[in-house]
Amino acid sequence: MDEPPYELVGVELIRVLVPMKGRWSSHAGELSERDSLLARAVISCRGEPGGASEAEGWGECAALPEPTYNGEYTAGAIAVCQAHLVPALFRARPGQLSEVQGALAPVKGNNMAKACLELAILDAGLRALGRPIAQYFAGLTERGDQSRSSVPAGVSVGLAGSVGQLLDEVEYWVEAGYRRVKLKIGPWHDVKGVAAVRRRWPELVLCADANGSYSGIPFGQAVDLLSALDVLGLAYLEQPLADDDLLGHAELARRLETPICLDEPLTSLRAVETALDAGACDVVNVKGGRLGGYIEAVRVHDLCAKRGVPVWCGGMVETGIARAANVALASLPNFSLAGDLSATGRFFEKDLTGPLPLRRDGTIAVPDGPGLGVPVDTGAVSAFSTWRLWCPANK
Ligand code: OSB
Ligand code: MG
Repeated sequence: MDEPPYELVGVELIRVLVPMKGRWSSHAGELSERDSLLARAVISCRGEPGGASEAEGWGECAALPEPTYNGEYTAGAIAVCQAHLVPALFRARPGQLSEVQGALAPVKGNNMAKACLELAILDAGLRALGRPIAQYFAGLTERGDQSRSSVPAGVSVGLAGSVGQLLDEVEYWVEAGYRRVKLKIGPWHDVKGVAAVRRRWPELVLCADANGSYSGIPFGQAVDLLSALDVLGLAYLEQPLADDDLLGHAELARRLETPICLDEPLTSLRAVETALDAGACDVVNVKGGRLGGYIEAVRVHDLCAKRGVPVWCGGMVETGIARAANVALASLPNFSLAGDLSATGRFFEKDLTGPLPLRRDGTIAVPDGPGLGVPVDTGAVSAFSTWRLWCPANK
């Protein structure tokens, strides 16, 4: 895409503590408030007749407050942005949106922190250009895909205290219009709940996410427990074993009918390719944060499209900022399975953006305004902020 060059004026790092409607727990950690890092990028656009104009854009870091999903965590993401990633950006001075990743590449790992900065700059650049981010993603695809105007919504239900509570919660979401439900599972919160949900809603698109928790028991026992899930017609079983156990997942994929989906270990295009070559997954969970950026996520979409592998868009209990980016990403055509894309009201009473509501038909409209396409509520950001730091590019 032809874009006029831009110049980075500065980046503000903002830590927020957003109250949640309730506690949400999984084998990837427990949350009752969302302690997150946001980035606000300010750019000035050159190359336009009439001179420079400034624009700002927003990014959100998917890292959880504690390193229980992967090694990243909010305080660590702040430290690496402040000491390494933001200085790397200022040194490299990327003039094009697509160059941000390269500027951050010398820093290893810290994918969620990188994705947060990339998203802030993408949003700023696209707001300046008046282009929706969904259209930008579609323009990056190898086939020149069109983005869809709406995406099917899905909800991720945390570990419940009892089967009765689980049924009540699923009923609430099904009544609200969700057509796809993901249940968090683990060897100690096993089949009973999933079976009860399936019995009650035979037609529901149902899946289960173990966040690696079956790695805590012997492999044979994991196979036995998971075989009981295998008759429930799940759309896929997500991350039953440890992050680094590709061979174990490949073995499970051979033994089970249910498609295996990976999440945690898919940290780059190459990692996805390796997992597919190893036969370790049939379905791919795409998360811009975990992959180090949304541009990498588009590449993963393309790779999977070429290989006939269905993908879906994961979530990290994010506010409307990352949620808007996720909805835009999921508007690409190979996102053929409903993702963890729930309405803005799902986790938070008061969100940081304008609403992304669930529609009657179980879909969410893809924002079509410039950049993320939803207004960021700067009053809410200020009200929930616990720390902020402005980092100017020209000191
Ligand atoms: O494994 O997909 C996961 C949330 C936090 C950490 C890990 C995961 C999740 C979810 C997504 O399940 C919840 C959502 O944002 O809808
Ligand atoms: Mg997962």
